[in-house]
Amino acid sequence: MYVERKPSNYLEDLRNEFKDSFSTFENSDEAFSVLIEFMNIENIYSAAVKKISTKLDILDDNFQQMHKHNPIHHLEKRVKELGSIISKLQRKGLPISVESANEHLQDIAGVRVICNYIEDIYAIEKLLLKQPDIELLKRKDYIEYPKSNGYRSLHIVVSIPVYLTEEVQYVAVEIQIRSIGMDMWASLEHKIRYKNEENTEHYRSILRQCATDITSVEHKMQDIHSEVFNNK
Ligand code: 0O2
Repeated sequence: MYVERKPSNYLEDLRNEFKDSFSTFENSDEAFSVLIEFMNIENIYSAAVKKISTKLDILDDNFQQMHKHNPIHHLEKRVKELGSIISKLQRKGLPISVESANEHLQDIAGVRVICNYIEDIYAIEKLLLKQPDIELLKRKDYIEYPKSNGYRSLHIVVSIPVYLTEEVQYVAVEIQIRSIGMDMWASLEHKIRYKNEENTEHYRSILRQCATDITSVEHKMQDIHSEVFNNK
């Protein structure tokens, strides 16, 4: 099952998001051409997201045939919205251009893989990275080494070729692989952080405890699943 978050192409939103960056350009013509360039690269990142999602879909189906188990619960995919790309470049003090975004941002194309069990996360990573057209660029294992706030997830950034009419482009895709419990935790923590700032401190320790509890429950569920199904 896919959940696809499409970038908003509502022109008024784009104009407002881009407005704050206008001062960095010589004139509005230059700003306009940069805006058009950004809209053009969306297709390439979108193609990369499609390729990775299809690979994951195929792996999930084949895993089911071989092991009678679907490791993937569902997939979420998105291309980062133009406003978020511009804000991230500004935050990092980088030039606002397509070249700069291509060079410095590795999460314009993003796929989130929500797995049923912890072991499924590493199984999916291994199967994906075995494929010869995929190159691993970066790996962060926040499951083995959780963040101090309790955040857990496996992040890999891969490069994948996208075949266009006249060239091949190698595109970076950020893949976050996590369990249902880790995803539930991350969604709530994200909402609290961005929507309810004054209470963030209050909820911080509760969230840390929740992360510990979820980890413990997930390990127990994994053990039951392995005992019942792997030993048969
Ligand atoms: P969004 O809207 O989720 O895409 P970067 O920050 O990308 O320059 P870094 O430091 O390698 O580089 O990033 P990292 O640690 O791999 O994390 C990137 C993404 O992981 C974040 O994207 C979040 O989606 C998720 N993430 C990381 N830490 C946390 C956390 O503590 N809580 C939650 N809920 N999510 C987290 P962005 O950029 O925030 O944006």
